[in-house]
Amino acid sequence: MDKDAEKIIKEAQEKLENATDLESLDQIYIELFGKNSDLNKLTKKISNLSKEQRPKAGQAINKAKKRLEKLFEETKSKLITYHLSLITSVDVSAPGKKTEIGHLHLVSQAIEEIVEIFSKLGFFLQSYPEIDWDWYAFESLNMPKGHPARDEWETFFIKSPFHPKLGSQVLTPHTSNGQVREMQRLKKPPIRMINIARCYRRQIDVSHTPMFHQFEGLLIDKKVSIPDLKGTFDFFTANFFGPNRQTRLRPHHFRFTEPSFEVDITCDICEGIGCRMCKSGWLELGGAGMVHPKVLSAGNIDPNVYTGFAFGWGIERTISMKTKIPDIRLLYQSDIRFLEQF
Ligand code: FA5
Repeated sequence: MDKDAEKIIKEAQEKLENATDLESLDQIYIELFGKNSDLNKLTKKISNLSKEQRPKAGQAINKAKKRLEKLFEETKSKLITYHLSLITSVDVSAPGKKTEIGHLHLVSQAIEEIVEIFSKLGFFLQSYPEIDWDWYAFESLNMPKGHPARDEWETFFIKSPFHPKLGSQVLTPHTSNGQVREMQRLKKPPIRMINIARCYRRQIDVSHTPMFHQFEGLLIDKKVSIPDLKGTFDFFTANFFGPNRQTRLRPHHFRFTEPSFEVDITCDICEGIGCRMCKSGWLELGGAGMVHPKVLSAGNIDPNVYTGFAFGWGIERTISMKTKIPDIRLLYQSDIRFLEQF
């Protein structure tokens, strides 16, 4: 027994001397004291010895066990001290670590810039819900239930109690839900609102993301006309893109404006030749038009006295036309190599 115990201690010593980290020490602990350890096997052999031999053998094993425990604890504290010395030692000559300074995401930067440009024309920033009632997102905008104009825009409805007038709640597909809300808030024109919010749709490709941002402009006053709308766009595009970009108004149909347009800008990625993003050399940035009399009435504003224009532009596409981003999905991939370029 004595010889066996000695052998176990010798082998343990070698193992412990070779241990370089606390993780390997955990494994050695199992090997020394676990169920399948040599020490345990030796202990089991005691039952095969004669009554006279057993006490001596037991003592030898106990002694060996204590010795092993001591060796193990010594090795463990040596390793801990060594690792602590690595952590706490300071090399004063080592070059300092530069603190990384972040910056606003490109979309947030654009929002700041857009708000600033429109504030010069007297537009005030408002925020309206991005989960809103059906009535604000559709009905008040002259899109009754079941109307095909809703098809592209009926996105994600929320499980919420049904309101007898306002209907159910939906993730807003556009910022136009803010139009009647702003009329209700101010009660009386003049109204000059810019509403910026997240929007949601069932789309994804180079020029569409399921979540995106729009900025919605609404101006209502006496004698507002299409040249005011065009002048506002010209002011915005000159300030945001610089003086050399061209925009055009293309006739379109929205249920909540009459007449309605879509606003295109010359594509900066292909410089007007046509590419994956724009297809034709022009990229659609938003919709616009003169506020429909039914929408004014929904907001309790007399369409015989007041007129107004409204527009809703996509922020991601507007950014892509300024920074030549060929795929707006890049904006939401959180790739630092992309984001730190702006
Ligand atoms: C609208 O959303 C209308 N509410 C705009 C409007 C407001 C018209 C006020 C009249 C008066 P449209 O579905 O065309 O229109 O979207 C407007 C712009 O939002 C698009 O031109 C595009 O720039 C942006 N957009 C739309 N869907 C997406 C999408 N999935 N990803 C990124 N941008 C999008």
